[in-house]
Amino acid sequence: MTKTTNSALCVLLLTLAAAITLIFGVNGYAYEIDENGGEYDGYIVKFKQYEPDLTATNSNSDINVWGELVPNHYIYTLKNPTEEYIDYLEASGKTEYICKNYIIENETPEPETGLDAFPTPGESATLSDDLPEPNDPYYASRQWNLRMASAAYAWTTGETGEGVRVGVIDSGVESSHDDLSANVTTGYNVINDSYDTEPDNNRHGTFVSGIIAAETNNGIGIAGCSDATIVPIKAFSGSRTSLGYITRSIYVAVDDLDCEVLNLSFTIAYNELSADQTAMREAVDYATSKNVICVAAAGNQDSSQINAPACFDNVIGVGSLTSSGVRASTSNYNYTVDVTAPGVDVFSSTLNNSYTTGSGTSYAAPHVAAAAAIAKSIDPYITPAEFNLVLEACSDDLGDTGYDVEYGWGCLNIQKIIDFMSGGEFGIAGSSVAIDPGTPSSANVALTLNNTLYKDVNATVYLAAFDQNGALYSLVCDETLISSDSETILSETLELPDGGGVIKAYVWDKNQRPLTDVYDIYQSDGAQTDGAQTDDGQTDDGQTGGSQTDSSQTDVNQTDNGQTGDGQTDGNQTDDSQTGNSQTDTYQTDGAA
Ligand SMILES: [Ca+2]
Ligand SMILES: [Ca+2]
Ligand SMILES: [Ca+2]
Repeated sequence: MTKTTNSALCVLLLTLAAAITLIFGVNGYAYEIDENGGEYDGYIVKFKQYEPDLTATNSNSDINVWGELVPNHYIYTLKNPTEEYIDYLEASGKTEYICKNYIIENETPEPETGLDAFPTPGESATLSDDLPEPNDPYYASRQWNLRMASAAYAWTTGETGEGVRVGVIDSGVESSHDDLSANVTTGYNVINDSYDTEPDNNRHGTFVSGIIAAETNNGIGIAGCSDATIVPIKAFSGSRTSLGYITRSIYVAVDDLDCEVLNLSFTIAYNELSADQTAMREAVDYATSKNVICVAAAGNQDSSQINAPACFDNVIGVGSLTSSGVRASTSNYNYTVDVTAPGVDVFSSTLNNSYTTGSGTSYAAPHVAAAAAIAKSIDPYITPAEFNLVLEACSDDLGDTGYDVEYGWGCLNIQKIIDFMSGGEFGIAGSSVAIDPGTPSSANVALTLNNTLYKDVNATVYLAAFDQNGALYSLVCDETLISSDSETILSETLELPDGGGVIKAYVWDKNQRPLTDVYDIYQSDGAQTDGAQTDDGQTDDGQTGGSQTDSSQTDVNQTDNGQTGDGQTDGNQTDDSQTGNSQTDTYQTDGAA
């Protein structure tokens, strides 16, 4: 391309920009249209490392203008790039991705109907869940959705998700609303880089937030599905945003706002444009890697259209139900639907301290986000994949038997989730240790692992021996599938330091997050390692040797270190030989010897 042509192109672009700006009026930049009809506003570029020379803003021109999007992850916006510059970047080997910064348009919300114009409740109000009713005045007449999801069980059990931080990436939230103020905290505005997430100039974010965590039993308005903390992240101006703002919102939510759950009530078609959604997909993957549960709307096209972010791995996609428990006529049906929740004529908070009705998968998703907050409050370490398994186990099947694309695993049931998660156990049920004396000695450790909480879980179990000074002496590691329907026994041998030591077990998930507390298996003191206990005394049931006198045992810390009785009772510690009561519930006596 010659210089002359370039200049002509610039003039053309600037003219076009001026024309389109009249239409959209945002930042003076044009939204361009790609070959598939998608609108985009420049590019998102992620570098492999910090590239100050490349990303310095070109202040002398309106072309190749860089902006910081998520600088600590080396992600930038690039506006008005020349084709040559994009080619140059792609060839440089320095970028992880370059994708178009597509515009995202939320579903146009229904006009506010005002208190006098509420639709009649109809049969929806007759839904009953036999749970105590809170005193919020619209609960009985309007909130069929909470009864369908058995949400009131949260308040009767106290498992309300209180304090769990749910990021609402949306249009902002009216935090002064009487039914929201108690549960809304400071968030962030990624559009203008401020903490000012108001006004919600659309009402979408305020409506979503009321479903998640309107204040329950305060005698005002509506009840919420949870008592979580809403963290508003304003990414939408009116009903529009961009992939860049969403990408930025997700990183900010995870890195700066400590969100544990994200509600993503927006969609963008995932088909021909898929290659260019890398920025949002990587952001969601990042959130997932930090154990943040992402919940997204499946979309309202009444079709099998696949939408992002619901289609991304580990995102919980949510379809919409009517009060009769059938798929909403607009709710998309495809593999991205993991679960369904109420989403037609849902009643929630809106602007000006008021309430209204709304419909769409945008309003089904927040029911599930609230359930995720409750799950997080019961088990802070639950992973997005595990939460998906909980939904599979606990949802009320609808449509064809088992999973189907219209209903996913079925209708969200918060009561079942709470019962399932509170009643189960996941972790180490017990342990046994056999010591082979020597210098150093070795310990044969058998751990009994149980899992009644989730489906089968892949875990990494570490056994670590520390010396008397607390220094790591030996370590073994084993990856295992912890079955949900039978006990798993894990056996390992590790070396023990001369002079005694401590053995601890650690159970981590595949992301190296702990699944259980650190488990104390064994502790010896040096006094018992000096050979006073002969080989004979070390045989399996042979703790009977008189060599273990009372006094030698009593100085060991014999308290129960959280080790459940079961694993400790395999007969090693017979009554007679070990006269001290202190011997009865731990291992820490003879094993050392
Ligand atoms: Ca209320
Ligand atoms: Ca999914
Ligand atoms: Ca089904």
